[in-house]
Amino acid sequence: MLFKPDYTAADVTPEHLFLNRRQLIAGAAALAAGPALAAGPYSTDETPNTYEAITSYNNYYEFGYDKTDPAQYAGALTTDPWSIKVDGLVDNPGTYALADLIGDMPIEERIYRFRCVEAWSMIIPWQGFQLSALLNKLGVQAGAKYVSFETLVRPSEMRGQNGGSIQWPYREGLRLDEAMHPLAFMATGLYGKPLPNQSGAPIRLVVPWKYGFKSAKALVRISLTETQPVTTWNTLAANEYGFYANVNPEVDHPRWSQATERRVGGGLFAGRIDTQMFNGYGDQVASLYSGQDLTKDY
Ligand SMILES: Nc1nc2c(c(=O)[nH]1)N[C@H]1C(S)=C(S)[C@@H](COP(=O)(O)O)O[C@H]1N2
Ligand SMILES: [Mo]
Repeated sequence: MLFKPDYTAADVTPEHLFLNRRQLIAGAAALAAGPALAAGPYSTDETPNTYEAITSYNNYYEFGYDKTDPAQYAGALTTDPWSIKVDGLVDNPGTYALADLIGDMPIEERIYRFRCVEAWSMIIPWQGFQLSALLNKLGVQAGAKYVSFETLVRPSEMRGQNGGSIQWPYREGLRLDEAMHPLAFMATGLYGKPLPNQSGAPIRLVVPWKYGFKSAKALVRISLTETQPVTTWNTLAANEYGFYANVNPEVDHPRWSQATERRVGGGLFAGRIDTQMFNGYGDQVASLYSGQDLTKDY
C-alpha cells in the first residue's frame, strides 16, 4: 500500500470544540502531572487544531488504512504495562518499564506544526520531553551515528498487523545530530491529557521539520547504531520516501506536488497554504544539512 495525496476538505472545525490559546495553556497546566506548562521558544503561536480533529483524523496502519480507523480501533490496545528496550551503542542498555525510563524527564508543552507527506497539516499541542534528555541519560557511546525506533508488534490488539504489505514492526530512524536537536520530541500527552491511543500512546516520536511518517508511535525499542537504520516507508518505496524526509516544498513527491498543503480544519472554502521549507523550522534545523544536496538526500 502507498500513501495517497490529500485533496479533500471534509473536516470543518467544530466551533464548540474550539479552545483558545489561553484556555489551552490553563487546561494543560491543570491536567498534566508535574510543573505548570508554558509555551516555550520552540512553540508556534498559530491556533492549534481541535482535540477532536487531532484524534479523529490519523495515520496509524497498525489499526487500518483509513483516517478514521485509528480512532475506531486503537482503543483495543493495552498501553499499561509498557516497556521499552534500549540497545546498541549506549551505556545503559536494558528493557525498562516506561515509568522507570522516563519518570524523571522534564515535561513541557510544544505546540508544533505537523505536516504529513500526503500534504495535509495540523497544529498540535503536545506534552512530553526532548529526545536529547533521554539519550543523554542513556549515555550515547562514541561510534553511534543514528537512532532507530520501533513500534509495538501485537496483532491480537492491532488488527492491521494481520495483513497488508508493511513488514512489522513499523520502523523509523534519525541521524544522531537530528535526534539530539532540541526540536526532536517524545510526546506523552496531547492537550494536557495522556496521549490517546490513536495518537501513539503511551509514547511517540515527534519530529516537526520532517514529514509525519518519521514520527513513529507506540515505541517499544530505541537503538543506537553505527549504520543508517532500515525504515518502513523507505523500504516500501525508496523512490517516494527517503530516509531524511525533511519537509521540502521544492522536492515533489513522484505522484503529487509538495508545494502546498491543506490545513485540516481550515474550513471547506479555505485555500491551500504554502508548504514551508523544513515545515517552517529552517532557522533552527537548516544547519544540520549544510553541504548536503536535499534533492538527493530527500
Ligand atoms: N507506528 C506507526 N507510527 C506512525 C504511523 C503508522 O502508521 N504507524 N503513521 C505515521 C504517519 S504517516 C503520520 S502522518 C503520523 C500521523 O500522526 P497522527 O495520526 O497523530 O496525526 O504518524 C506516523 N507514525
Ligand atoms: Mo503521513
